[in-house]
Amino acid sequence: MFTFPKMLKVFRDDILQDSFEKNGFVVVPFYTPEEVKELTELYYRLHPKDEKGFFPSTFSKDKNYRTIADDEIRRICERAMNLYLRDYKTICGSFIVKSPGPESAMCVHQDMTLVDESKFTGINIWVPLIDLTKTNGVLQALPGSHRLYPTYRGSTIPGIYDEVSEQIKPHLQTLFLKAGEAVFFDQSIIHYSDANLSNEVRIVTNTYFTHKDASFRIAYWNKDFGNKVELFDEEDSFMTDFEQFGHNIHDRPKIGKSLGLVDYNFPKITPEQLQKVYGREEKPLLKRMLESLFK
Ligand SMILES: O=C(O)CCC(=O)C(=O)O
Repeated sequence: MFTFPKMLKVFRDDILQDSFEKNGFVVVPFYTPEEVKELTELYYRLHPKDEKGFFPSTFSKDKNYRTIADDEIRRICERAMNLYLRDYKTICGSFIVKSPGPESAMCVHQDMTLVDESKFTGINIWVPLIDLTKTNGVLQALPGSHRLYPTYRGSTIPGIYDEVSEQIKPHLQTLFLKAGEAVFFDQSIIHYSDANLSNEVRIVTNTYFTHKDASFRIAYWNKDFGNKVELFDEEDSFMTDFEQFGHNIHDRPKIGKSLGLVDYNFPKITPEQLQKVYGREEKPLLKRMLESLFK
């Protein structure tokens, strides 16, 4: 198994870089009000009629929608990305939409492996186009959880959090972003978002980027592999080319070049470890109650 590398710098500002490395995320102002308006209009112009629940544009079967969303979000993001970042390459822009309803919840998870994490870090810039509240699908993240274990992640690979998903929730930090504010988060951070129970569709843009020299890498497992996972090299266009998101995501990837099997011991977070690293539940719970009083 690989060990965590010293992260290659991508933030221009050292304080942001250090905070990102320590916590696995940072929050910064990102879109102007005009950009928020332009992106909201773009979404309503493009979006397929049948969207329900949790619906990222990368899951859409409509390649035209995926591609236009990707091109336009990248274009509009560029100004703010250049303000904060250096030595990066943008991989994909997408909308992540939560229509009102209980089925729009997203479980506790880490995002799939997309780069070779023995050298590089994959980062999402997640920006809501409306103010977030405790009822409209606010994002929550477990600070520092990107450094609990080096992992290979994919829809068929058991997660490190599988046995403590519910116990993790009181320790999550709730990110009450305003429209146009961004959280930059390491893809391997443990995160969660509850259902959108408001009356309004929650639209987010998510722009995925990494260090300019990073190679694209995904992982796949099935039970015949035992304690090994199969790695695949992918093109940088993987996120828009991959047709399996949201459909046959549990099948072996149909694109990319197999690099063969590598050892993986499927680490697990235990309740004791959670308590040791994040403290007893009472403190985060109190914090959550205070947060909800002021929101
Ligand atoms: O948009 C959200 O609410 C959650 C997004 C998320 O967790 C993801 O895409 O991995």
